[in-house]
Amino acid sequence: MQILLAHGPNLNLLGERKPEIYGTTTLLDIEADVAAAANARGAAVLCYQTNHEGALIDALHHYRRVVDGVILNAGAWTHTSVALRDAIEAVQLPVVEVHLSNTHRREGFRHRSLIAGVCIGQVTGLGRDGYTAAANLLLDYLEARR
Ligand code: CA2
Repeated sequence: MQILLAHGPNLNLLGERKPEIYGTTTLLDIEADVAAAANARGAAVLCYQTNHEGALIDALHHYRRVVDGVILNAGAWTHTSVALRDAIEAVQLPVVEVHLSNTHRREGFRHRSLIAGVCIGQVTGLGRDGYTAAANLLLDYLEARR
């Protein structure tokens, strides 16, 4: 089993600014957490981050034949991108949507996710731990489907 951990815009800067919202964890820490959780269950993790919307869509197209499922923090594109929603639907991979912060406790424009309806579930507001939860949820889902 192989899963993709994908991050959208500005998340490469995690740990550098806004610790009151996103904590002090870096993207490398999160990638290591997910790899450890998945490896413990015999699964491998591929990691990807981009600040370019089309590149994320290209990556989903590419990885659709490589991985069994995706953990995705699409950052701000969560709230804006019909193209990303269409791509998730098109690739027919199970995707778990993750957010570090509780988007529902923040500005109104973060309350709506355009991708939630094409993901198998959403983990929001649990910080770094949300990713380990997402990895286990995705692997549970994939194992149950086998
Ligand atoms: O809570 C999350 O994980 C978000 O996906 C983060 C996005 C935001 O647009 C979503 O509404 C919720 C923003 C990521 C910005 O990352 C930064 C990292 C370091 C410093 C500043 C921003």
